[in-house]
Amino acid sequence: MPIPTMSYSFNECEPKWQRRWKEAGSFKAVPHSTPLPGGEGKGEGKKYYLLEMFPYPSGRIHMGHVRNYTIGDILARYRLAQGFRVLHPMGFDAFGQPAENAAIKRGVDPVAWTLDCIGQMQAGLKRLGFSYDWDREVSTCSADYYRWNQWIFLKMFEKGLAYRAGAPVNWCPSCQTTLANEEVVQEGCWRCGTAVEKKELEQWYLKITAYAPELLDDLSKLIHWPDRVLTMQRNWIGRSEGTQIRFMLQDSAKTFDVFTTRPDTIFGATYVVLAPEHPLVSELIQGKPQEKQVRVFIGKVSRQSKQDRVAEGVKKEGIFTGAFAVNPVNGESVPVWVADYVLFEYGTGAVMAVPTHDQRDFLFAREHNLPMRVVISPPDGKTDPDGWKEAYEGEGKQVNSGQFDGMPNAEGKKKIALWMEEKGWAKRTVQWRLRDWLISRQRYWGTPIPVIYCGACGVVPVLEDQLPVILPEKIEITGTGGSPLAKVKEFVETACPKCRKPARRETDTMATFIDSSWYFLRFCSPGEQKLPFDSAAADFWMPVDQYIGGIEHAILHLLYSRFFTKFLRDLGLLKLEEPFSRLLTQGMVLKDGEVMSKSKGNVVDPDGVIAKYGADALRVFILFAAPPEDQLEWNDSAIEGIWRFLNRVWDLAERFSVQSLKFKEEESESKDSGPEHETLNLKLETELKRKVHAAIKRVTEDIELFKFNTAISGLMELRNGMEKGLSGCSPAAAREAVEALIRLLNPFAPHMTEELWEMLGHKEMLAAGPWPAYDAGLLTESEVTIVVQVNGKVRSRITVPVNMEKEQLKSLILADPALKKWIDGNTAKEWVIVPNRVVNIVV
Ligand code: ANZ
Ligand code: ZN
Repeated sequence: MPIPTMSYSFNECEPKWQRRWKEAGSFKAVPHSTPLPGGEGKGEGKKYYLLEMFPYPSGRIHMGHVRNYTIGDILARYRLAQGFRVLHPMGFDAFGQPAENAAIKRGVDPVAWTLDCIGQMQAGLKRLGFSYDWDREVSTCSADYYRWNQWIFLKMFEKGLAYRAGAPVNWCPSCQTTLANEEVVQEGCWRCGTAVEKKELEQWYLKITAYAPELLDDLSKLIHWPDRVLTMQRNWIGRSEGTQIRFMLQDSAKTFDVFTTRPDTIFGATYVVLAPEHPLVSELIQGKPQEKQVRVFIGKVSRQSKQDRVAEGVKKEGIFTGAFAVNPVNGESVPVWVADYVLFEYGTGAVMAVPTHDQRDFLFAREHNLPMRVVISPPDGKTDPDGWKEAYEGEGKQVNSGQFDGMPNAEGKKKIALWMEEKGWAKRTVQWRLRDWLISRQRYWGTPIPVIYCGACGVVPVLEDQLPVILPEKIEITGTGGSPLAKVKEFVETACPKCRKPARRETDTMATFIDSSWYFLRFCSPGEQKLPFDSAAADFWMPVDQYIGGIEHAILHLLYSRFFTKFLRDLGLLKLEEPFSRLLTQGMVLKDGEVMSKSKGNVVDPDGVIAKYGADALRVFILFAAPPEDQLEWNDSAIEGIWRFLNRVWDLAERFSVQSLKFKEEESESKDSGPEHETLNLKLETELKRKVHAAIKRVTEDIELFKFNTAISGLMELRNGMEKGLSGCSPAAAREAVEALIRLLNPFAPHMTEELWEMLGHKEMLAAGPWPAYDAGLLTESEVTIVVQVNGKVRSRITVPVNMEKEQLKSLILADPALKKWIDGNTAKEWVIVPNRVVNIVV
């Protein structure tokens, strides 16, 4: 389809307004310390912190960014127009793997690469006219920023919340380097294909588990977060109440504990399973015929990812250790197995298996011919498991459970747990799924961990006044031979802060999720030199009133940000419990039904679209195509439609501005227009006013509810309605209508509307507001159509002014020719009148 001839030239108009906004400082956040008079419009100078998740600068911006940031921009501009004091910052999450990989693959300098990408992204964002306060831009790879990562780390270390422990990492023996999980491709190294091993390394952890109860409880305060995000967080934290039961080994004084949420099934535990990493396993198999095979099995499991081990539908593997344990409640001897589906990190790393009432155990038991016993009777009463196709996980009565038989299992759960506790076999406990946060990366492009290792003093934190520990530049990055920093002599060799003797620096860097765990605080006072942020500024701006980003960050990023917020509060820097009041997770952008991505080769480049239709059209399209939380399918012809809509708005406003000039001239020449003409105008005008005020109401409410797509349809309807109405109305009424349309459209298509606003003779920019208000009194329709029934049957419809007098209405009805046939000759015995809706005549 050919592009319609252009009425307005976005090529001139868009850069022009971007320049004007910049010159006027339209989007500069008013600093928290500036008192505002207040009392101006709805916002009255109240603060509004709008934040979109900042991007990783990997090159040019893509449609996902355009969507996320357009949604944010609508809300920021809308609140600004309403008189809020808006903080709408942008920055770059600039540390991370892509820069390092570019260095490894192509020898590019990560610093230069990153800065180049930031430049490109910035240009892209500016082309879209987003209302950022660019003076507050933050890049996490600058020492000004990451020194505070180091400072926060030191504070955590001081409080015992940063600690070192051994952890297995993916290790490529040929490249001599650790690999992230994503870099392990089919159990091999992504670069050379060598089989990846697990290697035990000393790593740094942050003790997020210390905050687990609060992180869980405070989810209930986040009433404006999407339910599914809350559920994901809740599951990730994973609080589980259960019972720890002690089993004795047969022929040994050793014991081990299992963790179960189903103590009611203990009489049905027919075998036990240890995680392959469980320390007891080695002892159990020592010298047994199974020893060799079990060790081979353990080696194999250690190369599997955790997700694979627990994934549903994947066959669970295991092996008998040759040992037996004793079920404390009935003295039964049960075989001890090891299996991949039991994780060492969870609970006690050991489970009692109840194949009749746990599906995983059921499949495993069938596979390995292990015994089963039903202890909760299913609804059909079949307590012989032979014919069972699956485990029965529902409720029922206890059977084969000694003195507890006949009891509903819900009661059995409590009674059996209590009884076992009294006997000293068990204790009730709470387990958490959440683990401490492993932050060490054997990587270059990140924040150096500020720690020094001294032969005499051990692990010594860098002194606060020695921060930042600067990440050295222009170093060789090969991707092989361990941590890149370990090879930089000038970096590694230092003096111990305590004894001044030669010592070595930590050469690992921090996981980049640290960077994004507090950037929203830095935006409150980006120039702060003494602390990560100025508490007064944070007290004023925080919490973020509206946070917008991808669902892919529903767990880790949000959880880490909540953790940091709580920690910084405990340090006394914040008075805040939760960082983000409201959260909106936008959907993916698709092309031909698939997620738009470089690897799929289905990317639509925003710059190309902007070159063809302008930024305003792209912005409106992206909001119109789908509600923000839904997936959005890219559609070439739909953007054409938006383009035409914008042009029609342009034409209408342009015609009006020419006409109104002409009218002014005529007005000064002759002043009379007949009384008939005036009544006609009045009716048209009332209708136009009603449409305008209804649109203001609708668009305002829709924006509040993030229903941007319907807000835009409302604007389309309004424009169509004006097409007919404008010419018959007074210039004042026409102007009110045209200006309302422009104002309402402004957050969506800011450049074009500013241009039109100027064309209509305004000196103030639209960006400065105010947001139009509606007059509720004008909203009701002036006429209604009333259904007329005779003896309960619909016989006619008449259109009359709203709230017409009853007597007047009756005489109008009696004069209706369509009703003659039904009421002629009869007298109306009774009138039933439902005002403005129905009239029933009984004859
Ligand atoms: C016996 C049993 C019988 C279980 C039954 C369930 C149903 P949540 O709710 O997630 O806490 N489990 C315990 N530790 C485990 C580990 N390290 N790896 C894998 N599975 C483990 O789940 C607790 C249940 O998960 C526990 O209750 C245990 O199986 C298993 F009819 O014990 B149950
Ligand atoms: Zn020392």
